[in-house]
Amino acid sequence: MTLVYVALGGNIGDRMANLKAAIAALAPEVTVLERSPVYETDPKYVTDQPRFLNMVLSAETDLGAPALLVVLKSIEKKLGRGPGERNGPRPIDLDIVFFGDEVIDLPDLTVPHPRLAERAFVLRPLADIASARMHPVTGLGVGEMLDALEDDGGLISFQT
Ligand code: PH2
Ligand code: MG
Ligand code: MG
Repeated sequence: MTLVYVALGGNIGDRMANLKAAIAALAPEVTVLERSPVYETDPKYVTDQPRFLNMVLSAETDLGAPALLVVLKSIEKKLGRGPGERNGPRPIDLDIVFFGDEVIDLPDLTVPHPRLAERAFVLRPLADIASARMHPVTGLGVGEMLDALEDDGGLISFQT
């Protein structure tokens, strides 16, 4: 079993329903342990698009990281995600943030997530459930990475 952290986000359609449907679809391969609160966040990189809902969950799985990625991509597709513009609008995005303490550098999978340290929309909910967890490469804690951010991501708590 590996302890994994998955970041969820979406800004198209019924955003809350999409988060819930994605979480429900993780079983049975992935067992959810903890869910962060949900935040509404400013769109980052491509700013001219609707605001996102973002959250993070911890989970256990017997899958390897590439097989977990296949499961996540199939859930995205099932919930209506097409190819689409990079960083553009999507019904749901499921990203592997941490996979145990593994450091993975494959053509289509980099873990820990390569842009984690610049993303309040991931670090804030991650800190809510795993503030002391350490980045296996930089040695920085999640809370430390969050404190170091200049851009607060315009986060507001979203009533669920
Ligand atoms: N995802 C992106 C790009 N920008 N901005 C917010 N607020 N939330 C996201 O989940 C997000 C984003 C690429 O995956
Ligand atoms: Mg993403
Ligand atoms: Mg993604």
